[in-house]
Amino acid sequence: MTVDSAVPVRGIGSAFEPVGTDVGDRNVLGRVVFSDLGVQPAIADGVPTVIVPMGGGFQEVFTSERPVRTGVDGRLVYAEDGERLFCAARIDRRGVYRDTVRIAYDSAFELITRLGYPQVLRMWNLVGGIIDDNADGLEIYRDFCIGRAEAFDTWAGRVGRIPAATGIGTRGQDVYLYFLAGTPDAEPVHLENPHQTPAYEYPDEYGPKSPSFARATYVDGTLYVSGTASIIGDETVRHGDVLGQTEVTLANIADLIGAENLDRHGVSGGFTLADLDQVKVYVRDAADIPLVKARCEEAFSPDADVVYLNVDVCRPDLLVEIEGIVR
Ligand code: 3EB
Repeated sequence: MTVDSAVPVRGIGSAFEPVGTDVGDRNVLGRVVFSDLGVQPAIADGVPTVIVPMGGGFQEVFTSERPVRTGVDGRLVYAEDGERLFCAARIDRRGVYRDTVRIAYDSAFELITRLGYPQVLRMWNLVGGIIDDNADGLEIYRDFCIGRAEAFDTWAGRVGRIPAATGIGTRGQDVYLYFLAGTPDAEPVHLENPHQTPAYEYPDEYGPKSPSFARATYVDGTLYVSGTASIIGDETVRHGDVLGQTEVTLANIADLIGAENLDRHGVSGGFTLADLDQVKVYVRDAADIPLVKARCEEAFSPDADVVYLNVDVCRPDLLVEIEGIVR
C-alpha cells in the first residue's frame, strides 16, 4: 500500500493509504475511511471525511494539485478546487428509501449545479442491507434504484450524463453516497461494455427502475471502472461458482478497457488488467477471499493497490464485484 498519491496534471488524484495517514501539505478533496462503524460525513482536519462500515482498515483519499475549499450544505459535505469537486452524504436507515434517496441526489445535484460542477464523473453508492427487504417487502437495492433514477430523470440536461458508479453492500445499515464532479468543460466519456446490457436498460425483472450507471467513465486521462460483476447481457452467469464469477468479471473489465472498446467510444489507447490501480474487490463470502485473491494477484500488477472487502453484492446470486482506476 502506497502513501504517495498519483496526481495527474489535471483532475483528481487518488490513493489508498493506512487509516489516519496525515493530510500533510496535500490538497485533499475527500477522504473515505473503510472501517467497522460508519459515521455521518463531516469535515475533519479540514477534509470532507466519510467513515463507512465495510471493514478494510484503509482510507481512500482524493487529492488535487490546487488549493481546495471545503463546505457543508445541509447533510452534504464537499470540497472543490475550481475544476473538480468531491461530495458525500449519508442517508440514515429507514423503512423505505426511495423518497430520501431521491431527495439526497436532488440536493447533491442542486449543490453541484449551483457551484458550477454539473459534470458527474464517478459515484459510489454503499447500501446497507442491499439485498434485504425494505418495509414494503421490496429489496433495498431496488428501492434505492427508484429514488436514484427519479433524481437523474429530474436533472437530465442540467447535470451531465449518468457516469461510472459502484452499488454495493456494507456491513452496517444506512446508505453512503460519495461522488466526483467537474466543471462544464470536463467532457467525460461514458463507456459501455458490448457484452453487457447497459444497466440503465436492464429489464424490469431486476426492479421497477433500472440502475443508473455507466460501465466506465474516461476523464482527465483517467478511466474510472465501475463495479463490475459476473453479468453477461443482463444475466448473472456462473451461479455458485466464485472462481468462475471472478473469471467472467475480470474478462468483462478486460473487454471494457481494451483498445477495441475504447476506440468504439472515441478514446485512444487501450489498457489491460495489469494497468488497473486502486482496485476494490468486493467478496460476498469471507471464506472465498483467499481463492478470489489468488486469481486477482495473477491478473493485477504487483504494484497496484488492491483491497478485498467482505460485503454483499447487489444481486443475491453475485459472489464478487470488482472496480478500479486506470491512469
Ligand atoms: C451490475 O453490473 C452489478 O447500482 O450503482 C455495479 C456497479 C452494480 C454499479 C449501481 C451496480 C451499480 O449490475 C451491480
